[in-house]
Amino acid sequence: MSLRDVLRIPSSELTDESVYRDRRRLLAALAAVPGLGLAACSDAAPPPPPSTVTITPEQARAGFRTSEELTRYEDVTTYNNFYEFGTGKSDPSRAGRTLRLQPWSVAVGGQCAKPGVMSLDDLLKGATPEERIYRLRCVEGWSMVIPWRGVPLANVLRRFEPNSKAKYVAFTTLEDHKQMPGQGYGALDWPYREGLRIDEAMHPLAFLVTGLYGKPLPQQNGAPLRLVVPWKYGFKGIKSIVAITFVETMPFTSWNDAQPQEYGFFSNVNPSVDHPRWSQKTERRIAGTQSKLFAERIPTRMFNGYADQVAGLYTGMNLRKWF
Ligand SMILES: Nc1nc2c(c(=O)[nH]1)N[C@H]1C(S)=C(S)[C@@H](COP(=O)(O)O)O[C@H]1N2
Ligand SMILES: [Mo]
Repeated sequence: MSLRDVLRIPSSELTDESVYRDRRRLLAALAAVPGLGLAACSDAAPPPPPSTVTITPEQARAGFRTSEELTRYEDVTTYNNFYEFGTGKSDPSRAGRTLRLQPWSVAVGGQCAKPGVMSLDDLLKGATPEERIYRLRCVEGWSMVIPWRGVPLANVLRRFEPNSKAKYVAFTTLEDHKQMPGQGYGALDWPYREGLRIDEAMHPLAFLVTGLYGKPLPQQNGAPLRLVVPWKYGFKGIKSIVAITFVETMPFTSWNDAQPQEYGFFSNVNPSVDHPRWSQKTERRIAGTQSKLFAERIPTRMFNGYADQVAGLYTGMNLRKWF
């Protein structure tokens, strides 16, 4: 039973801003009703991942690059979503300069044997940088092809020796209202947070990014450290990370918290599950010299074209329910 069913209000009304503002109070009130525990709602824990997911190194490598036309550097770095610097696409490239990149430290903790707070250099030491050319599909319906530089997330996470209670990994962006003026506005519950199931985090395609086009990552793209999960909508790729936490239960994620009917925890790219307010069947591909607003629309592919690599993570899962 979904929250909407419980409340018997049409989804059209649930998209109203004021309803979202009242959402926390609503949930608290519902939790207090005897016999109506939140486990009855769609917030209940999803099924655990299938236990035997294996892909061959060749399969994995096939996902590391694509021969599709690249998005130009100037477009990758001037058409951004980074609400900490404003909600307009060109805001982050102008306002992002106020973000100080040094010193930068990352706290890794939670369900693991070797937690710690360390500099970015220490976090990444021992991991060899690689280039990955990935498609990036924003939930808004546009996409890019970007040559990232970074390290596989799994290589970094393993060093902290997550234990058997580490079922999910939570990520947190810096919160500093001086450096990130957009945090003065209540667009999201700051700091921006994201999360992955542990098997998703350990997948060879999940990538911690420190650069693009062979250059250091610019602020607007999430410097000095951001996540890229190419088979999921772009908002899962949290920017300017300051904390990585191994947790036992599904973590808080910002867009899911803001609009749960519109943004699920998993948010795998899926052309057959529409956003409540628009279709996800096609995307505006921003590549080469195509105009950003009138770029050609191309079909969106299941898991953003990475089904060979990642479909096994979701065997037996209802991807409409766990969107
Ligand atoms: N902290 C933070 N991370 C974020 C966002 C944001 O607003 N804040 N926007 C997300 C969205 S919606 C997308 S599509 C990608 C965009 O990444 P890009 O600007 O490097 O293309 O970043 C994601 N990561
Ligand atoms: Mo996005």
